[in-house]
Amino acid sequence: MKFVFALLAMFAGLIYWMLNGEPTYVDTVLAHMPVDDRSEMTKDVEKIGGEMDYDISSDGNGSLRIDARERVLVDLYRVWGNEEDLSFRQLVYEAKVRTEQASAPVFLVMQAGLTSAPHGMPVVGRDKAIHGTNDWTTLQIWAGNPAGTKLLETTLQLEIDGPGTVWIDDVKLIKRQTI
Ligand SMILES: [Ca+2]
Repeated sequence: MKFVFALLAMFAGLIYWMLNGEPTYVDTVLAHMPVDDRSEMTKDVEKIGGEMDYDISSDGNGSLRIDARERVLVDLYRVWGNEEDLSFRQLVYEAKVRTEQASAPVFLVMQAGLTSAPHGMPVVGRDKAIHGTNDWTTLQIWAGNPAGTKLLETTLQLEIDGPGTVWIDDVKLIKRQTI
């Protein structure tokens, strides 16, 4: 029965999209890291020389600045998903990113811990990458989930593919329902 409702919801979403030209979302924020200090970040951030920048941020309360000298993939946050039910929902990782003279693509990556992939399913946002010099830009990556999927520990990462300066702020893990 749930499956029938899900099919109906998807069909209604499609009709809505056709009439309105763009999909609408209902978002539930599962975790919000404002990046105002380093308290919740992994030790990886320290290892690659990431530092808080209180002069440049998207929210006025500080951001994380990384001066990359080579390609880095840094673990920013590990989030326990509390076995949240993701049936027919997207898992979205969103962050605001700013770059200065990034010589190579900069993008979000997550190791989505799901009951279907307990050791992490890689979701790589290479197609949403930015490079060069950019003011604050919202980057998002997402994965859809079949019925019965529950959220386990998920690692939110940032990949910087070459030398350059990158700031990251306002990190969110979201459960998204498309209507
Ligand atoms: Ca901040």
